[in-house]
Amino acid sequence: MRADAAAGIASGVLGAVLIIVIWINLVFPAPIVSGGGTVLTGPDVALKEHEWGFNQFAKGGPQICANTNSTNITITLANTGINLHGFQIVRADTGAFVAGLAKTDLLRPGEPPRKIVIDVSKIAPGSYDYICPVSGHRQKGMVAPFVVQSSC
Ligand SMILES: [Cu+2]
Repeated sequence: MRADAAAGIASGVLGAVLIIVIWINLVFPAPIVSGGGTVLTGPDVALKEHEWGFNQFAKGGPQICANTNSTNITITLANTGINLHGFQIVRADTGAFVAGLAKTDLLRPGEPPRKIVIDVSKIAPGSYDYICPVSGHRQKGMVAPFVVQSSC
C-alpha cells in the first residue's frame, strides 16, 4: 500500500475515534460529584469558581455546612475561570432563590475576589444547593450542597 494512502486511512480512523469519544461524552456525561467528601464549615468559606465546578477542576464542589447557631457566613468568591460566573443559594427541592447574588450580578474572570455575607439566621434548617445561576452552568456541574443544621 502506498504511504499516502495508509496515512489517509490512519487519519480517517483517528477522526472516527475522536467523533465516537466526543459523542460518548455528550450522550453519557460524567456524573456531577456532589460534595466529593469535602465539607467546608465555619464563619469564613473560600470558593474558587471555574468551568464547571467549585474548588476543583471537576464537576461539583465541596459541601458547605452552616451551623444554625452561627449568624453569618462570609463566602469569599473568586472567579478563576474564563467565563462569567455567579453565586446563589437555592432550595434543593424547588430551586427557589434563598440567598446570594442577583442573577445578573456576575463575577468577571480574574476580577478581585468578592465577599458575600450570608445571614444564616434567615435560612431555615434544611438542604439547599449553591449554584452558578448562569444559564446552563448548573447543568454542567456548577452545583454543590449547602446545608443548614444544628451541628456541622
Ligand atoms: Cu458559572
